[in-house]
Amino acid sequence: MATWAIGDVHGCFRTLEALIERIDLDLSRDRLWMVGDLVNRGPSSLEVLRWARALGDEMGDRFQVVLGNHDLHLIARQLGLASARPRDTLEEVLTAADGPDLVEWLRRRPFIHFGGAGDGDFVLVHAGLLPGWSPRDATVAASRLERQLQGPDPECLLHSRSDRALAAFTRVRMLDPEAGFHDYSGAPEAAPAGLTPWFEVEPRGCPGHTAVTGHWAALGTRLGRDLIALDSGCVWGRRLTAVRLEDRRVAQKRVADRL
Ligand SMILES: [Mn+2]
Repeated sequence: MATWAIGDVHGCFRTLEALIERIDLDLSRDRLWMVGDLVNRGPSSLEVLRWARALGDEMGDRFQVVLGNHDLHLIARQLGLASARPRDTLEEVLTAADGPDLVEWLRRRPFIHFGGAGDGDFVLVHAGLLPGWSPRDATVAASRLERQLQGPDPECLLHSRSDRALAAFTRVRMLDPEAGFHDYSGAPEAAPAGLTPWFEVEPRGCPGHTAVTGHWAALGTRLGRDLIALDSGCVWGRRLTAVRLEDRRVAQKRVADRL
């Protein structure tokens, strides 16, 4: 039994198929964790969503997807709570006969997932964690957001950038000296003075757990002591990455989708 984690797919279905084939995923035994941002920017979000829901039906709890900012944007578009952004590639989902069902499936995904693999304890989130969060703090925050997202009035959640927990799960990259969120999205080494990657601000959230994340293409694939970052910029013409959590074996595919 292996536990594979895969980075930000962003609708790059051809590349995803090739990567799944390369890691030789055993659907009857292995676990597969996706860091979120399944959709948008790339060409085949609809196929990725159909694949994900079918795999969830087949693998049950061994398949996990956490929500990213682009997944939330799709939900907001479907609900009429957001308008199109210039680089959106969501029309195919929004006009498909099964689009509403697929987006409802996405809407029921969590913001965080915990699990053990090999000797390690892992926490899966799209972007990051707030400094100082215990595993319980993070779980409580995620549960509140999930209830809100799945409830009758998700509007404030889907419009807001001011909810710190939501921003941590779905958007965080660097924090300023007051632990405020900064929009800088480049490589941490080239960042303006005073900004620190969220995972280097002490005490890091969920101590004792290796964070498995995506969202930060300029950070790229990084395997740190307590961080596995997986956004290797597939939708930017680079690669899609999978890591086997038990032994940190890395598998990658160069993008095969037409971007
Ligand atoms: Mn993202």
